[in-house]
Parts: sequence; C-alpha cells; structure tokens
Amino acid sequence: MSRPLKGQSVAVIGLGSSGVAAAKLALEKGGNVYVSEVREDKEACASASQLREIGIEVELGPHVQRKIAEAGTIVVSPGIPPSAKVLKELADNGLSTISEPEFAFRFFNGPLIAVTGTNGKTTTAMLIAQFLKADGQDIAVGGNIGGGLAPPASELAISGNSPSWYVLELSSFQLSGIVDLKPAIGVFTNLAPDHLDRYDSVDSYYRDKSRIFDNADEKSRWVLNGDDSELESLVQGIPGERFYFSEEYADRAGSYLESGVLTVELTGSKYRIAGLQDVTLVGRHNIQNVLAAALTAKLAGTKQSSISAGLKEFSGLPHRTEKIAENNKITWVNDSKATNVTATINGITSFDSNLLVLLGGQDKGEDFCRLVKPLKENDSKVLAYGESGIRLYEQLKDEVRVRLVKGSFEDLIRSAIDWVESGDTVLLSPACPSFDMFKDYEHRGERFRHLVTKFLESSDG
Ligand code: UMA
Repeated sequence: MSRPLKGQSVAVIGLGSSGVAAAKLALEKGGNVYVSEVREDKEACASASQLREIGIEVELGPHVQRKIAEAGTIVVSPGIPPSAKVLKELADNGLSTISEPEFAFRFFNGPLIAVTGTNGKTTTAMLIAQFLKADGQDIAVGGNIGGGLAPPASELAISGNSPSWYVLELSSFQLSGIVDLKPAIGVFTNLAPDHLDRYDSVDSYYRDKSRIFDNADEKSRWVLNGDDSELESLVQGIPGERFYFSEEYADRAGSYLESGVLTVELTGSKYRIAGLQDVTLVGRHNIQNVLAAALTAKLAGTKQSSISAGLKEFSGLPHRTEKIAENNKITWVNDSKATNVTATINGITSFDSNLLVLLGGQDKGEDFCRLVKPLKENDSKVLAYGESGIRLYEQLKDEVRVRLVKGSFEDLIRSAIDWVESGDTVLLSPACPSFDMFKDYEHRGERFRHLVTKFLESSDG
C-alpha cells in the first residue's frame, strides 16, 4: 500500500463523522495524525478511544493552538464555522486549512462527479449513483449525504478502490476549504438563500457555493439548472462545457420534460427515460432532480435502459417528502430535511391542497414571508413552534390560518392531531434547522415518525 504521507504530520479539527474518517485516511496514508475536538462528552470519548487504539493522538477539550499549528496539513470538519476561535487564530497566523473532501480528493483513484446546490443535492447524488450502478459501473458515493445513507468522502478514499466514478455531495461548508478538488462533471441543482446563521450575507454563501468552479478548465463538464436565474449569473465566464436541465424544452436543454416524458437529448440523439407517471418520488422539485441525474448519468456513459431501470427502483429517501403514515384519510409526511424556506416551498408545492404544515425550529434569520403565497395557494393551515415559532406566527398570521404551539415537539404533534381533518395531509417541513430541540434533522424526523406512530396506534386501540 502506498504511504504518500509517510513522516508528515496531519491535524484534524473536529471529531464528528468527517473528522473520524479523515483521521483514519491520514493514518492509512502514513501520516502522524493529531485530532483536536472541544467536546468531552460520551460520544466524543468513544470516538477518541477508537482512534487511539489504532495509533492516532486525540485531545478532547479546548483546542491547543500550538499543537495544531505544527502540522503540515490541517483538515477542518465542515460544521466548524470560520468565525470559530480556533480557525480565526490559525488564519491570523497565516496558516491555511483544507476541508475534509479536499483532503479525501487527494487520494481518489478515479474521476469525480460532484453535486452541489441549495436543495436536492442528496436525492440527485443518490439517483446518479443508482443509475450508474444499474449500468454495472463500480461507484463510490458519499460526502455531505449523512444520515447513514453514505459515508464521508475520506472513507471512500480509505478503501483504496479504483471505482469508475466517485459521486460526492458537497455543501458550501465543504467547498469553502477546497484547493485542488476538481470534478470531471459538476452538478449544480439550484441556488437560493440558506445558512444565514453562518454567513453574513447571501452573497458570501453564494461565493462559497461557486467555489465548485475554482479549478474549472475547458475539459470540465457542468450540469446546470436551466430554470434558475440566480445560478445563471453565478456561472458567467466559467470554463468548460455546459449542459442544462429544464422542466420545459429550451434550445440549450440537455434534459427536459416533453409531453410528460423525461427526455435527455445529447449530440442530436434523444433518450426517453420514463413517463411522469413512472416517477414515484413526490413533488415537482424531484422531477428536476431526476432530470439533473439522468443528464449526468448519460454524460457519464450510462445506457438509457440503465437509467430507466435505476429510476424504477428508486423510491425516495428518508426525511424528504417521505410518507410515513395514512390513517382515517389523513396522510402524514416527514420532510424534516427541509431546513430552509426554499426547501419548504418545494415541500408545500408537492401537494395540491388541504395541508397542515408544521413550521419551526432554530431561527437562522430567513424571511418567512416567502411562504405565504404557496401556503395560500393550497389553502394550508400552519402550526408554528420552536425557537422561530413566534417570528413565524407574526409573519404569517395576517395571511394564513396559523396557531402558535409554545410547548414541546410532542405538544406540537398533539396540536396537529387536534386540528387535522379528514382529507388533510400533515406535512412536517419546518423551514428551519432542528438544533433548538434535536441533534439534527434526522433526529427530528425520527421523533416525528415515532410520535405519529404512537398516537395513531393509541387512537386505533
Ligand atoms: N468542533 C470543534 N471546535 C469548534 C467547533 C466545533 O472541535 O470550534 C467540533 C464539534 O464539536 C463537532 C465537530 O467539530 O464534533 C464538527 O463536526 P461536524 O458538524 O462537521 O459533523 P460531521 O459529523 O463531521 O458531519 C459533517 C456534515 N455536517 C455539517 O456540515 C454540519 C454532515 O452533513 C456530513 O454528512 C458529514 O460531515 C460527512 O461529510 C450533514 C449536514 O447537515 C448531513 N450538512 C449541512 C446540510 O446539508 O445542510 C451542511
């Protein structure tokens, strides 16, 4: 096994899933690895002992700046904002850091398909992987995906495989720390404001997103949302070949809907992938995700029949407009992954009418007024809860039927049960992160599933 980091020191900041994977990769490549993590809880201690057993030095508690600064390479976990004391001090001393996928990329043995965008990244990345696998290609898929669905980028590099393609989902946090990372095919699903708790402006968020283009050259191929005007201004002057997906046929489109058929058109040939009725994923936004993924898979050499077969087998992902229960003509849908306003608009517009939408969570300062139009269009009722509950209530109360729930998440579900009527769909699509009450959006979605199941069972009995 090659040990390109032999004798070199690598510091990893943060001991979440990406920190653990980066540390293991650095060790496998021969590095002297040091990990620093502020948490000292049970989970951090367990991860620390696991790494110490294989010969990695781990320090929990306040970061020891001097120790980190000594390393030749400093890998930063995506959840650590640039404003964190540890990163500010390194920057003040002129020391540069890299993100975890950048580190992983240095050890990849094959071409990269990188997927970014504000919403739909995970579904698009998983669809691409599914289409390529259905074609018999050897795929390594991971990155920002999380939720146990796929590993961090570094874990894909540890295995030492040489897949036909790496498929990585990349967040703005991860893109902000790239140097050499260069996709052979880059996919940009869409662009809208997000993460305003971490960024001081929408522009600075867009700037990090646009770093996917940093190493673009004439050979780069870009799959872009042709219906997204925000994105259009971001890609001006980017080198490489551009391919667009669009809901309607447009001159430049590489994939589009034609009389209800998802169609890919490349170098004059048309590939009819599937009829809309064959797509089991809920919502218009998912049609865009399928169009993006089909176009990407075709560019990666996949046969039309493999894309069609892969699509048939893909029934959606947890926490993304996921139907979890149906009882007394009431449907319960878990869209906990909707952590920003645009994602929630996508969730709401996936349904035609009679919605009871559960909105709330950590307040990251987004304008909730954008929700009024889609909520009114399908005559929705709203329950507002959590840290952002009062602000949501104030911004929506003059336009839609909204009630404020001041208690726990369990109180929220009880209020939903009290207010819901036969024929309604209850949609947890919170428009906010979960961190005011939960570990992450998956934890929130699982709790929703658990409470709904519990209450429905007890009402049946
Ligand atoms: N920490 C320090 N010092 C500090 C601040 C934090 O040591 O000053 C520690 C924290 O205590 C924590 C670690 O640093 O232990 C940071 O971990 P992390 O938040 O980066 O978590 P990971 O488990 O490594 O997960 C990350 C991504 N999380 C975030 O970007 C917040 C996961 O994306 C991703 O799946 C995983 O890497 C593997 O690539 C999740 C996510 O929510 C799904 N992403 C956001 C999104 O999709 O909107 C961006």
